[in-house]
Amino acid sequence: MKTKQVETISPTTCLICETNNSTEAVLCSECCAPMAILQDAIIQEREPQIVSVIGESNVGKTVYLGVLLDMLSQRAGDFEAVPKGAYSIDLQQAVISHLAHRMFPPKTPMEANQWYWAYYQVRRRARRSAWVDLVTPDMAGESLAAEVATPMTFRVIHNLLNKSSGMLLLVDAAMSANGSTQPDFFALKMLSYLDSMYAAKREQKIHTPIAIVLCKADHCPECFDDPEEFTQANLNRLWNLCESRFSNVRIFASSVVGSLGYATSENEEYVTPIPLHTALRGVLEPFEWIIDQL
Ligand SMILES: Nc1nc2c(ncn2[C@@H]2O[C@H](COP(=O)(O)OP(=O)(O)OP(=O)(O)O)[C@@H](O)[C@H]2O)c(=O)[nH]1
Ligand SMILES: [Mg+2]
Ligand SMILES: [Zn+2]
Repeated sequence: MKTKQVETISPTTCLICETNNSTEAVLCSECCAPMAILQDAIIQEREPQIVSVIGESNVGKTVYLGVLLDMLSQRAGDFEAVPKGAYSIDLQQAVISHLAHRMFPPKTPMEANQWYWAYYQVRRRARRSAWVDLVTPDMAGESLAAEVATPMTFRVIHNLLNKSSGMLLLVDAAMSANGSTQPDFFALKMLSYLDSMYAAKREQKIHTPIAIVLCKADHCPECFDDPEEFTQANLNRLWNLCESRFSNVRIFASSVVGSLGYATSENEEYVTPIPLHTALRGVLEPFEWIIDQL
């Protein structure tokens, strides 16, 4: 376990980007991370591990992360999770209350100062394992895409990914199953971005654990039977890059909804999906695997 003492860090130095902030700052002036994370980390005397949820816009990051945090705080899978600071509960609350009203949460804004951040202490109860301090921001897919297209334009994303101890890469399995190459290309770009960011030497593979999560698998249940076979067949470019450059990758299938309805209104042209009931499948497993790798 890579835990490091943080006593040496000043209470105004941002944990994510190391910028010095004024003592009154609520958000870091450079990367918009809540300064409360830093105060909470200092109290714990451990440097938190950042786990990032990445993927294209509309892939389901906000829904996945909100549901996952909620499962953790309900002690799913023998996890014990303690939110550090009320700000950590906002994302989970927003997602759960939307789903309870049969709505999906809104799209995450591109501006980093409007993202939700969560800081949880997590451990397995039965094993009495050590606490892991987890920090996860809910990033916007469009900001990720902008950073991947032109590296260093979204410094906050660069810093976050650079400091992440583990990542969950969400991929839209439903789109791939329908024959779209878009999810494969986006995931390929994302991983090649990580590859050039991490790789010191070309021959060395990247060891950071990356869980590939095939989302919306309710549309293509064959994902659950064999997520690797699905990836090899439908996301072949991604599969090949993983094999060549990443040494610690696992593929999972996941779905949040049991059944969907579709609604339109008189004055709107588009169709809105309505989550009729939630049925969580494969949400905890990728996270469990990441925790075991840290
Ligand atoms: N069928 C199905 N649809 C889902 C599921 N999860 C999310 N969706 C759909 O995906 C849409 C986008 O989900 P979000 O979580 O907002 O996506 P996001 O990745 O956060 O997108 P950005 O905030 O733009 O980056 C939702 O509005 C739903 O329509 C799922 O498990 N099954
Ligand atoms: Mg979002
Ligand atoms: Zn910062």
